[in-house]
Amino acid sequence: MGLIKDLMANNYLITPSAYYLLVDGYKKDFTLAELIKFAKARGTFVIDSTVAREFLMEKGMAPLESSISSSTESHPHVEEQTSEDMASEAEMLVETPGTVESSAVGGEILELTTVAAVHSADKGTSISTGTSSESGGDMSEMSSLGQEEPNFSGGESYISTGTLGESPLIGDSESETEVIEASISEVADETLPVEGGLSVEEAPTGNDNGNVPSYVSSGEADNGVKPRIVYGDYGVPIAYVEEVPEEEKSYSVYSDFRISPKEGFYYRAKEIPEDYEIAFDVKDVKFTIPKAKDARGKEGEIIIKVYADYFRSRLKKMRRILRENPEIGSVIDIAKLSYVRTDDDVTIIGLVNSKRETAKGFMFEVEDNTGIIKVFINRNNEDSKKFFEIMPDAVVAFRGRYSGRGIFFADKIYLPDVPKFKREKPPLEEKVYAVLLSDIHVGSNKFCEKAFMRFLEWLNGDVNNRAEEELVSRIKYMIIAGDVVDGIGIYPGQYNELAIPDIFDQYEALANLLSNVPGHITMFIGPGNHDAARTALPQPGFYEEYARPLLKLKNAVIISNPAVVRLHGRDFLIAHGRGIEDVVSFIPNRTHHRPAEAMLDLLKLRHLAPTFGEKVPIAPDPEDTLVIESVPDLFQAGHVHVMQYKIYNGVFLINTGTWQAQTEFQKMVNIVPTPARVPIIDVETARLRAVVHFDQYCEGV
Ligand code: D5M
Ligand code: FE
Ligand code: ZN
Repeated sequence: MGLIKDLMANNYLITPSAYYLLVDGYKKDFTLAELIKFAKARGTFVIDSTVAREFLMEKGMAPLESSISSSTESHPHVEEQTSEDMASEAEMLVETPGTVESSAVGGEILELTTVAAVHSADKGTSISTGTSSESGGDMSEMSSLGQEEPNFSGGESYISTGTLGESPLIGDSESETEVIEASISEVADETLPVEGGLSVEEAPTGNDNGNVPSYVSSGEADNGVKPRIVYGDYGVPIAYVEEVPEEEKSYSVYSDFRISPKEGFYYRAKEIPEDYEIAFDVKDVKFTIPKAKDARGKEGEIIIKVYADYFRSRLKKMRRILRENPEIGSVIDIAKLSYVRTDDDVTIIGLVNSKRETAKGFMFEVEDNTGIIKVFINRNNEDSKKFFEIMPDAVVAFRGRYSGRGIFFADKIYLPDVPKFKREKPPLEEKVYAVLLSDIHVGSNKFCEKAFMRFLEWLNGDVNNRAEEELVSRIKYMIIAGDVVDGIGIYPGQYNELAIPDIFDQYEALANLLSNVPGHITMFIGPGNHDAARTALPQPGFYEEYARPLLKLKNAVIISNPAVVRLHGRDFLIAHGRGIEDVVSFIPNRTHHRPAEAMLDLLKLRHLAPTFGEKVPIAPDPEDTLVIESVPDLFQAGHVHVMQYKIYNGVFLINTGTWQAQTEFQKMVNIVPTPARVPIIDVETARLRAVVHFDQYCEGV
């Protein structure tokens, strides 16, 4: 087996650059056991080039190291250079506001035009500005326009523009969905530098495929580190290596970063009356916890009851949503199917326990409160395509006939979905904007601190032109959808990538930064999976003990994950977005790199994490608070670190990306983030007004 496989068999990961450093010497100059022992002593599960180099140094193989590193490591350097060039190009990019006339055509107007980039001599941020000109029913893909932009290499492409109005209309087969899509980042597979590194793994590097050596052997002390015998939990002696003295900590908690609004800068937003309401917060939901009937009630029974209640709640909420669809006629309980005539058309609503493809079509097992039934739909039926969109444990409706022999033959499938048309909301007196962020990851050594600081300066009026001035002046709200800090021990080897290795310090650092957000901007801040919060969804908030500095910020409102924030009467559904992971696993053609599509799948299923027991941990609360009960005007998520947006039936879906450059872990799993881009939302239309780029200040992009 090769080095990568051997390491993976032992739950260790290796970065491509470290792989190249080590591969030649593997099994010749050092054993797997030695390498793992070294990594273990360093407390890491990820062998990166620093670890590899230090290991080689310890083994006295330093000359080898320098020659290897100059030949192989030069590659990433070149790429970094390229992306720096790219950044400075991007710095020149300023997009002027487009056709500003608003789409007063009435009805269901989809507003979104991002104007093509124009180069200007201005320094600083680049903005893509969106205005409206598009009417419903047409579908345009901004991504195709994006390809007309210069295509930068270096793993990350700067593609953000395109004018919907200019694009050819493709609305035909897709018109049913009225999708306007704008893929901000076309992260092409071939731009992932890791691929090469990983594929090398396939090449045999050794000729024995023997056992993976045990790495707990304690005898090998020839690497200069003095082992000391300690005894493990079971009295077995284990090698204990003194901790390598910590390198000098270079982190700052940003307490010295203090800025205030630029003198004379005019904030229109200060004069606009605040109008927000937390329309939904998990903290406000009163759960009734089921109790055992008497002292003899066994624990297991309570657990079963809890799960049953959870799914009952989901079913009830979903039935209500599905029944709003006028196409769905009378609904019948599964248990009552045997009473209906075999030629009667009836509808059932149930949780999809499982599904599979058969020779002639698709078979589902569907459950409601009264029973379980098999549902079959023929492949020739148009609706059978929905098979692929239905995630396990989602609730859907089937219309068809009962055969009388245990199988329901469906000819229609209804996803809960959202109505095609949205009710118009009264216009606002004047423009007011909200900035949407997520995944700041303060504390990570990949946190784009310079970019974030520049963003804060920008909010304080340090703008480059009139267009930016108008934006900043009217920003009244900021929403942060989780992963506000990097946390501790979230993934193997994370410790090595922390600039602030303490969770208290991380929140303090974040609060120091956010204290520079002008006081008239209200910040809504919710947790994600990196935060000090309950891991299972829903997440009611942050653990106060850790996140205290954040809670103390005067203009911050802590929200749960998920939550609905109502801004001037517009509902913003905010979720961190872990459900996207399950969509990517279960729905064909979905990827982390196009998260808005996955968000749309969730919206159509009207649930933020439909599948139980897979990647996303879900708490079986007596009430299912992850159901998207009312149709939002805007749905924001983060988590996957890629910015993308889309419009569907009047709902604006946006994944707000991140402020963290690619981590070693993400390199291993091929995730290419799009950091430091700030979408600005026009609250009145709940649509994109502009995207402001700060990625040129983000190192490692
Ligand atoms: O998630 C950042 C990105 O990393 C997001 O796309 C999910 C992905 N991710 C997180 N954990 C894993 C594991 N264990 N395997 C594969 N992909 C993962 P964040 O929540 O910021 O870490
Ligand atoms: Fe994140
Ligand atoms: Zn996350």
